[in-house]
Amino acid sequence: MKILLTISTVVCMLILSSNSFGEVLKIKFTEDDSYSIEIARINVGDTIEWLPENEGHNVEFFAGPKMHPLPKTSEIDAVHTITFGTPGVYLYGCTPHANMGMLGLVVVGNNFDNIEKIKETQLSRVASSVLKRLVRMAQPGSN
Ligand SMILES: [Cu+2]
Repeated sequence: MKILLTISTVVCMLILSSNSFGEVLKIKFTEDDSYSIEIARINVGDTIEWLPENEGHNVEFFAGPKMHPLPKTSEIDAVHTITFGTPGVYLYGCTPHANMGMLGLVVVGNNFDNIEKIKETQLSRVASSVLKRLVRMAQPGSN
């Protein structure tokens, strides 16, 4: 996962070396009903682009450092692009599959100030255990 993230970051840097407005991280919807990068670590001002490489998925935000407004929900099977200007942890999932654990975290600026709020997000049992795992992976040594 880390290697993948590093590779995709390097690839993005190569592609976007002329872009002075931050990097773009690409996350795919996989055939396993998951996101290709479950924990995205980006800097303030970076952009994430979600690519609908498999059908039936989208991106809906459940929590973030600013709860109002949260980044907007995407259409099913649509490319979704969000630039993150506020540091903190964001939790998102696929509207039809979040309850099955199709979730992702975005950590902006290595800022975990709102992690307790993220942990309190009301989810299904399966999704809650996925969230616990993601939080542990995002912030080793915590709990
Ligand atoms: Cu889905």
